[in-house]
Amino acid sequence: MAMERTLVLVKPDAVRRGLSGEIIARLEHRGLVLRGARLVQVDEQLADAHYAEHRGKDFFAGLVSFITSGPTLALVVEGESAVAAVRSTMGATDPARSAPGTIRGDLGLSMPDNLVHGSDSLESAARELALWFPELEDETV
Ligand code: IDP
Ligand code: MG
Repeated sequence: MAMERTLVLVKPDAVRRGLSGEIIARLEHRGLVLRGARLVQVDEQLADAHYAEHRGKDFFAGLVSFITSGPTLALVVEGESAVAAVRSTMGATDPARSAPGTIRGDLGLSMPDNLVHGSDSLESAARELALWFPELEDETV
């Protein structure tokens, strides 16, 4: 077990629906701690960089248009095994197939508007945190 930092995004659908507090509460109740927060109007450049691994896929244009459709709440989340803990708290990518008890399984039913993003590995977390919170780059966990 190791202390980790990961990036969580409360996506525009969740901010629009007033679910930011609910999502933060679920993470905090799990024992995860907020180390940074910022409301960001994502532009195409940040959307493209963040979702670089999905360039060329059929849903990419829709994904970029969704993530730039309104403010996104970006969070630095810290805790023991935070990467995996966030991912299991979020649930599977497709909310229609996410388990009840998870954020996506309880609060959503469609894609790409699946409420949250969580980095999928420590390497992704480092890359994504540098994109969204460049001022934290020199800090160690
Ligand atoms: P993840 O967010 O669970 O890591 P990824 O496969 O990395 O899932 O996909 C990134 C995001 O792209 C998803 O969270 C969702 O918003 C969107 N997405 C993924 N697959 C599809 C799809 O088949 N149709 C529409 N949107 C999708
Ligand atoms: Mg992903």
